[in-house]
Amino acid sequence: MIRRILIANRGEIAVRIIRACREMGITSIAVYSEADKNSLHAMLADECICIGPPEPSKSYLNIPSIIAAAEITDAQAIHPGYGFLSENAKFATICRECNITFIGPSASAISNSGDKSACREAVKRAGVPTVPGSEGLIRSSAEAAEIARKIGYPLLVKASAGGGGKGMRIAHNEAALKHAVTMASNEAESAFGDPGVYLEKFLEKARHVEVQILADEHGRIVTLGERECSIQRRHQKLIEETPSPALTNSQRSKMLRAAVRAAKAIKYTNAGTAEFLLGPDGQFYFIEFNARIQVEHPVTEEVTGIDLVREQIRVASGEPLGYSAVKNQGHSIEARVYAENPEMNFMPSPGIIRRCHIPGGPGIRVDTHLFSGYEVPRYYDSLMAKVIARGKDREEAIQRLSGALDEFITEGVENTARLCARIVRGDRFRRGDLGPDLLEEYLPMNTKTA
Ligand code: MV4
Repeated sequence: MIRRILIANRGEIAVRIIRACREMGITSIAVYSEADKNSLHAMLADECICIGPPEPSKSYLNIPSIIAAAEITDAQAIHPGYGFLSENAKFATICRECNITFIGPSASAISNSGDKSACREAVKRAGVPTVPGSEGLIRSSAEAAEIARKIGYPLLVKASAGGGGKGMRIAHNEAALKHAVTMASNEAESAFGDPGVYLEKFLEKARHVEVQILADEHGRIVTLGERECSIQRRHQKLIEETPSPALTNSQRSKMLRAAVRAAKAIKYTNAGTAEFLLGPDGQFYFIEFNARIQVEHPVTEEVTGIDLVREQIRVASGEPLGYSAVKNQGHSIEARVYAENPEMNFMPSPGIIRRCHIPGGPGIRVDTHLFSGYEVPRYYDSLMAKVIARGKDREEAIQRLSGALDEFITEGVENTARLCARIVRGDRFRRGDLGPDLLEEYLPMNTKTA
């Protein structure tokens, strides 16, 4: 069993992993950049070590620094959290070569999911519905135009090395398509060092529903229900919930089985998420597989009673999952509180939090690294907290969440809590009508996006 874990991350997820370690009697080791010297994760961990300057490329993304920190502190395993090095196959390989357990999937499973086009083909071959589109990468604008003539517009050009919406371009006609292919390919080359792009029909009214899975190293795969994440702005999720108000029980069981087939197709182990688009007609289509613990994992924990970070550590230690089915109970909704000003086009609002108030009460969980006096650094993602409500039903979860969001105070730093409160109290959210256009109704005129 693992006794010492180095956490290669920061912020609320680093704190979340420290807590899992503490419950399991594992020594937690934090790494921090110079900008995070006074951060909560560095304070709460059993041990901590500085890994470099504030810039992510020099600290949390710096593989030699992190491996050196693990060697110096005698860590047996590294938990990467989300973002940063979490889906970096090279990092997973280096960990293995240094005899450090990477708490996540194998390097090859990371590669299999990270190549979005190859993943889509592998999952399609396994009999899971995918969005109509190209077969593998497209080799030229002419080939793209030919596919477009068969499946029609609008189309999305997606970077194969992208994911989470990065490197995505929409095209409504042939002229726009040629331009989109060139632009997306160039963007992908400079952002990911890989120019590969593929095509999908753009499903304009689809909702984003994803399935959480856990897979052990002995061939067992368990599904833990779905999460609906349709309320997003520029691929930044604002509100997530489980169960999805859009799924019938029969659609749900089909989607959960599809997620297991997808995981098998890419030989996946550890915690992972299959992402689907759900059409207004109830049809669903696999789009990509996320090889990490996700920001929104707590809603799944709240309705299943399973600690996903603990399960990640157990699975990475080679332990079998001790169950084959999970019972989901009640409803859970998460709102993300970012240090951003919704009135100013979500401009980041870093700085010192002079005073803060973190909500609580029955059915409320807050995953955060905030405290009064903390300075939100300008170098990283602006997520400050996740407010997670649980209720016996959706109504109760909405009621608890909206009250908790009203309570959230960060003096000195703007936040997105009020915006989320208005959304969850709104008629459309209450009806469960979470189309991709919902958010627009709540944004000030100057921040509406096309
Ligand atoms: C799409 C799509 C429409 N059509 N793919 C969302 C997450 C990222 N992994 C890719 N995403 C999308 N892929 C096709 N073929 C729309 C989205 C999308 C989205 C979908 C539902 C609700 C909100 C969304 C926000 C951004 C992008």
